[in-house]
Amino acid sequence: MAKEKKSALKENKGVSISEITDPSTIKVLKKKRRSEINTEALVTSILNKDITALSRAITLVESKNPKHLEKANTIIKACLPYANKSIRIGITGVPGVGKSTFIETFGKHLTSKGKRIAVLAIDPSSSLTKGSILGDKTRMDDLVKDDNAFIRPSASGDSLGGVARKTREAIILCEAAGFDVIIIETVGVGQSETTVHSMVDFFLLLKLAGAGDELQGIKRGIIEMADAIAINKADGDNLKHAKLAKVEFNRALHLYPEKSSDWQPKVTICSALKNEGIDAIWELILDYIAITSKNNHFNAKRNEQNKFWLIQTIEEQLKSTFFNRPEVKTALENQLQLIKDNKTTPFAAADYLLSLEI
Ligand SMILES: Nc1nc2c(ncn2[C@@H]2O[C@H](COP(=O)(O)OP(=O)(O)O)[C@@H](O)[C@H]2O)c(=O)[nH]1
Ligand SMILES: [Mg+2]
Repeated sequence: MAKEKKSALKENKGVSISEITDPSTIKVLKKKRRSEINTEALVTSILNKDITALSRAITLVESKNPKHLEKANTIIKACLPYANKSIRIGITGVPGVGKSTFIETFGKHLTSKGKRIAVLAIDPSSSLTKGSILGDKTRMDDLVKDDNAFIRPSASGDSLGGVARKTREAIILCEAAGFDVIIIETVGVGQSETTVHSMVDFFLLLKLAGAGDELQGIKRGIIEMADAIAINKADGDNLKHAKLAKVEFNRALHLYPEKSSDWQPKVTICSALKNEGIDAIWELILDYIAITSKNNHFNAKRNEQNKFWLIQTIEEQLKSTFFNRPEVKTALENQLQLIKDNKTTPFAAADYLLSLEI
């Protein structure tokens, strides 16, 4: 390479002089620009069924950053008038029962009928398992690729209450983005079934046929919550067991008092793997919607659910505000000691603590 001659006439390459040259300041500015989210544009995109926008909005809902939450609230408010138009289905069952396989087959069935479906998950343990959906997304291979399906792993690392709130808000966003069917999956850790039940229109319990003691090992209350029980893996040698299990579950269901919805919970058998009995489950859900829409139970249930979440949220916030007050923390310790020393009772101590002025 020819050496450049030093000359007084040589002109150096120009540098544009910007007012801010400090690299760290530039970094901050760039970051800020990136995080400036135009909520109005995002809402418009969501209403135009833009999946990327939907994902971004859900990320905002899940964020712990107060600024993001503020934006999330604005977006949700704007989306609310367009929400409420889907069928919300909760799906639960023990690990290995075939939830992911079922959602894949069921989801494909729905998209083949021109429906758009969104799949969300509630899994309070997801920080460990990386989310029930994400963990076995491979089982939803086809659905993941389907343009009419949207799959979102559960929000992680939070309390069940926190996850529930985020999921409720994600439902609203998905509905605004025009999804007709929203599936909420849960593995049923702790109270998560009750949580899912309180945010869906239809609750489906997936079961396996066992050795005749079908009702053993089922959590109390689960059967009561179910609008349908589907005995999965009803294929091959398992088919006859599944049919027997169906009889037994039917008998058990009749022991429960009739529901206010006029809906008698149904028991059905299916094979998620072989795609058998899946269409029947969809028909059954449509029946349910028809009946409960007619007798207005559908709307009444949603109103009940809204009331439940309102009260629940207030309770949680009051509780955390109370317990996080420094003077309460100190007084609580003192009262605990007094209880230990037999100088007061838990009830008297509670009265005292609750009467503390800020
Ligand atoms: N034979 C049979 N196997 C199934 C069926 N559904 C799921 N499986 C298998 O059961 C295993 C667990 O399924 P998966 O969908 O991951 O269950 P999940 O843990 O409830 O999500 C996998 O090996 C599936 O291939 C079915 O209908 N019939
Ligand atoms: Mg799974």
